Amino acid sequence: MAELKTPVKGISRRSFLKTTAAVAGTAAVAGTTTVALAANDGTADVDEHEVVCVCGCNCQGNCSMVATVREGKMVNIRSNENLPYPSYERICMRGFSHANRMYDFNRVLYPMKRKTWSLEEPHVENRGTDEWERLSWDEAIQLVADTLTYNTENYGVRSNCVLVSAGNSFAAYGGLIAGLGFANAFGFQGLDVCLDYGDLVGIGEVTGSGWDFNQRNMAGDYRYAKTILIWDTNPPNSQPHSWHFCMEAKDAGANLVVIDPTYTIAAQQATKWVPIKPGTDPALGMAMLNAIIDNEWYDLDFMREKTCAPLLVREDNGHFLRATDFDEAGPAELPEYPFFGTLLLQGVKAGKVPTLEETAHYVVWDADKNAWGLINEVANPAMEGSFEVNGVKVTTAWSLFKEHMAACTPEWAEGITEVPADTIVELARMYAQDAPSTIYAGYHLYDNCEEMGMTWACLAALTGNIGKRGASIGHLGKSKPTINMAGLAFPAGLSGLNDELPWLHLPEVLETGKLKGEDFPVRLLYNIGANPVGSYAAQKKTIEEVLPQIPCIVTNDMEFSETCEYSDIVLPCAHYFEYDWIQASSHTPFLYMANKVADPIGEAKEDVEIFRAIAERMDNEAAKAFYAKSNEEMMRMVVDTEKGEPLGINLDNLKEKGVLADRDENWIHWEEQRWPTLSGRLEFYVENPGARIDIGKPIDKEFYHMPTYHTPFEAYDESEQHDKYPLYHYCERTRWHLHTQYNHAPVLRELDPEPYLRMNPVDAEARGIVEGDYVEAYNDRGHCVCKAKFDMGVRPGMVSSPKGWHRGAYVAGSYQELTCDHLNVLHMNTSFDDTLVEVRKYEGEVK
Ligand SMILES: Nc1nc2c(c(=O)[nH]1)N[C@H]1C(S)=C(S)[C@@H](COP(=O)(O)OP(=O)(O)OC[C@H]3O[C@@H](n4cnc5c(=O)[nH]c(N)nc54)[C@H](O)[C@@H]3O)O[C@H]1N2
Ligand SMILES: Nc1nc2c(c(=O)[nH]1)N[C@H]1C(S)=C(S)[C@@H](COP(=O)(O)OP(=O)(O)OC[C@H]3O[C@@H](n4cnc5c(=O)[nH]c(N)nc54)[C@H](O)[C@@H]3O)O[C@H]1N2
Ligand SMILES: [Mo]
Repeated sequence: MAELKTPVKGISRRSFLKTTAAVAGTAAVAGTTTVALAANDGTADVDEHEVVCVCGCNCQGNCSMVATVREGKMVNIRSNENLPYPSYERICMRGFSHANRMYDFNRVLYPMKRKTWSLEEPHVENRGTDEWERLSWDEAIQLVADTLTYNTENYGVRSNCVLVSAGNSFAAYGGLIAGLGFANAFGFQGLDVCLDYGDLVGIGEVTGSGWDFNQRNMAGDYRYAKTILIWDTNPPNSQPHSWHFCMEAKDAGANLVVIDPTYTIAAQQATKWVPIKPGTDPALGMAMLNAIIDNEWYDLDFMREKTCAPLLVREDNGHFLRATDFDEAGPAELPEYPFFGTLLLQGVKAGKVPTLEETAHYVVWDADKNAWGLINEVANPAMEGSFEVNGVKVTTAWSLFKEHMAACTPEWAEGITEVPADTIVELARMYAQDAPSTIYAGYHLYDNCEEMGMTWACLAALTGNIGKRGASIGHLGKSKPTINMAGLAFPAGLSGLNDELPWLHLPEVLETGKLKGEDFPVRLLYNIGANPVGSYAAQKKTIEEVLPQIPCIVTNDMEFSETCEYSDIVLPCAHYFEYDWIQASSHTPFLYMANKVADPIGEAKEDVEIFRAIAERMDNEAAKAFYAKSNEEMMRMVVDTEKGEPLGINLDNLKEKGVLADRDENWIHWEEQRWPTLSGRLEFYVENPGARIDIGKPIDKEFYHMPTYHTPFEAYDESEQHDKYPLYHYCERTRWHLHTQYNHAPVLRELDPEPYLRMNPVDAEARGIVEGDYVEAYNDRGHCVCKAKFDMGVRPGMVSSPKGWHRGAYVAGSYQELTCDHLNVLHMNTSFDDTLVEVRKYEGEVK
């Protein structure tokens, strides 16, 4: 083993600032920001060519770009103007900085091992301070394979846990999908990220879409909306590529409403800004439902035909009445929503819409005959009322819903949300009457996120603002119409697939050694495209309590992330411009060939090659057989499908054209007006609510049938912590970061040199803080020290941190030490913004 001369030691605050200073120097001399981007001086014989490539980052933009390669290095990048639909041409600030990022000083160049780590004596106490040793690939792969094998033999295959997170997340070959396939090829335990799924659970319950992303119409369709509610999100920063579609709608006269406590860039460009008390949005949505009911702004025809409104709910078990209930065996057992605990299954199993025949057994009350009948046979089902069918007492879902929402008046919501009651009524009217309407949803990172999503879906269900031109809700997503993702995601098939283990539940599993009552040792954490130390909540706890209980941590990353710092073995993966792969996400109507731009730097290898090498060293025939396929064969398996063929989609064509359209540019989701619920209808009444993932913890089913307001976990005025920590802390995406990536691209750091805490001058003055002071934000979970930045756009009582800065950039601590890691047993999503802090002037030394 060779010693590494300058082992990567993570980034110090000084090295951050140095990057910026160096760049500023260059700029002064050369008049441009980086040397890498310098123009060709015209020297003859310089090899320069262009490559069509794709951005692999998780802002969901999927920007097709053209890279200029000179002498084997990327020197410039621009947007690709050759797209099947020109309205999707785009690039952002981070996109322009790719050449910086690829040759970042923080790239991992070689396989490395922490010096005092061994399988026998892991010395976890030295994580973060140990020295690094350089390994050959051969040594590194053998070490990982030996550890996985040892754990499998002694603790069971599931003691090897694999965390696949947001790095290169929309790859259809490569990146994230490679990681999922790796876990499943061997039957390792997948960890669930718990990151942005909360509201999706609620939307998934009503629409049947499961809890994965994929509900909204294609972005081009926003242009046709007459009302757009930008709710809990700031797309000009987080999805700049989609924002122009909203602006087009506004220019055509639409209401563009932003609901956000912060006066964001989106709010500044909107026709109406609705500032709201943080964490309370579900109450606003419920009061809008109440106003829609009260003013009869709902669409009764749509509800009769397309929703569960006329279905009869049994008083005894809360389920819909089916004719089959009267069979000898009685009512069948129902699956729990949202149906599938495994993310892997969402894309494969969710989305199956039942036929009319398959749903023929639902019972309704025939209003003409005053008798019960079958749903497909009754022309005029009663929408309201209670009845008795063969001795079973039932009430229509619509009656139950109306009754349930009756208490959620605009006045009630005003008391909670601080949005005036007449504004709430006007919002409801706009949404229902200035239609078609689109809800461009954010993630509502509070404990009540699931009822937020459910409320959004109920608004659509009552007004028919879904499955139509200009009308949709929720998020764009992952599922693509033609490709075969299952081929790569399930190398070993579906049998034996385990539910994922939620990251937020991991601390309890480690402490008790049990999962769902069974022994469950966790021996290894393998991070693939994941930076749980940097990006997951309660960072101090992660570092000090969670990771030390795991004897081996392996991380594949291209840059030395904060998680690399706390790993035992770090494997350098190639940047997504350094190998051929396929990009696919339903944020755009395209499939992309992500062509290799340049050779990997150092000894980096693409993830699939790393997994293939591991598989070769392990005793698992199925995995070996899978990885015996060449990369090209894997790509063909994904792209060359029966569904793709009529559209001319196959790998050869994709390679030739670079980008292929796989649907209409203004594609409408659920245009057939049937949904993948059990009834095929929008079920605003949820029969059998269940936890997102079964971890053996019961949920209160009664509570979750219909949207019911509950407060955030911590961030509300009456909470226990509020006296001590009166400021609401939330995070915001900025243009200069993508999660914890792009931290040291010099061109970005010149524009955004160091982390800060944004606060309203009112809160600062009350604490004797003046602009430019360094401040400490703190709570029981941790602290962070950085510059204070005054901003009138931040709601008094709130403070905000830009998301994504590494620990090293702070004077002390990190914003991620502050964030709430409470486990909600229904949605299991991290309530990052459900966080209270106090802030004081920092009196220590700032280095
Ligand atoms: N540049 C950049 N773009 C990204 C990312 C990135 O890291 N950087 N990440 C990508 C990913 S994975 C995701 S999930 C998305 C997230 O996309 P967004 O959700 O748009 O991102 P945030 O900046 O977190 O926006 C949250 C907004 O919610 C507001 N907010 C906070 N609390 C409340 C509340 O209680 N009610 C309401 N109504 N609003 C509230 C904040 O003021 C802020 O404007 O962004 C994607 N795009
Ligand atoms: N406080 C706070 N924290 C948050 C949020 C918030 O709103 N507030 N939002 C959360 C959300 S919604 C999200 S999605 C997460 C994201 O959290 P993570 O998924 O952990 O995202 P990153 O921090 O970008 O870490 C991904 C790592 O993968 C690496 N990577 C990129 N491409 C590849 C690849 O192809 N292969 C491999 N092996 N590695 C690759 C990157 O270099 C990076 O180090 O952040 C969450 N954290
Ligand atoms: Mo996310």
